[in-house]
Amino acid sequence: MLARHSVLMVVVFGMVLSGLIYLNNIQCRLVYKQPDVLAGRTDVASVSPWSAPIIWEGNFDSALIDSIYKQHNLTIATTVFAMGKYTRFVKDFLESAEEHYFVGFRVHFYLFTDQPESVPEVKMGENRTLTIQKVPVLNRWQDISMSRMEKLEKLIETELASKADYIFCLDVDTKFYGRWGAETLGRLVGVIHPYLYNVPRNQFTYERRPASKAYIAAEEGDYYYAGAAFGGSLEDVHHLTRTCREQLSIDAANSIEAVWQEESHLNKYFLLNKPSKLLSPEYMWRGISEQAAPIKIVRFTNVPKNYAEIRPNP
Ligand code: 48C
Repeated sequence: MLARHSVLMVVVFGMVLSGLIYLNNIQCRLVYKQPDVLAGRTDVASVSPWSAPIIWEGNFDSALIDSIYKQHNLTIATTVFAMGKYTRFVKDFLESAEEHYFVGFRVHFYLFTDQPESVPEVKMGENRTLTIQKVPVLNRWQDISMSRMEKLEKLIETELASKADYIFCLDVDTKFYGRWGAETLGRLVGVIHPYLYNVPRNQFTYERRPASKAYIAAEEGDYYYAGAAFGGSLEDVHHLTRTCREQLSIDAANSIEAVWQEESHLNKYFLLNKPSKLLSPEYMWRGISEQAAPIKIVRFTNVPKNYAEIRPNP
């Protein structure tokens, strides 16, 4: 009698256990297309010469990427600056980000502005917050643009250390039209410029005067990176912003301003410190109605505007 009882117990226990394993397997199942070793996009390069991936539509599976990164409970800090008349871009930037930018992830936006009172009310989704920091306006747009490096350096030091895993620093005169998600996360991330992805490097608009710290010779360079978007781990972006801030101030002391301000210094930095991941121009495109063969999806664009009207100086 006792023996039969024990056998029954063992059988029942076994059934429960295998049921749990079965259930667990079901929960862990993730069905997606089998990776192909031999096929992939052939019209674009998907890897840099230093083996960093270049992210293009068709080269990643967004559901798979999300399932990997969601497990890590990440926070992505994202900064924008809106000074002077650029406050008019904040609403579209934030609203379109709510629709397309790291949807389902914890995102903390930091907005630097001289007019906190004119920041519109934007309904933020769950786990998404906006912090506004008041900063004094500068007279020249070039100074506004360049001063971002120092502000970012300080923000990382004073605010972000234990509050975020990654940071992206974006222009505000922009709008999202398609997914920008966890496929963009990496240690050090640069975006290939939408107008210079297919020209020889001697035609890149690098700083060409040796007197500037941003100088790059005609026969040097990898890609031309956009100053409108960069990011990565806090540590790497801190090093980037600190270095660019230092190089900018050496240039200022020598009365030289690089041809594209902090974008020129960013390009010098990326030449010496290779990004671990590159984003294709899908991630900073010319405009929503602009077309080019390799661009299968427009994710993020510059917003058309009249620079003469919107900038504080020529
Ligand atoms: O917030 C301003 N106000 C200005 O008057 C000039 C620049 N800026 C910030 O700097 C914005 O965040 C801009 O996005 C960024 C510099 N980038 C540009 O103006 C262009 N996309 C060229």
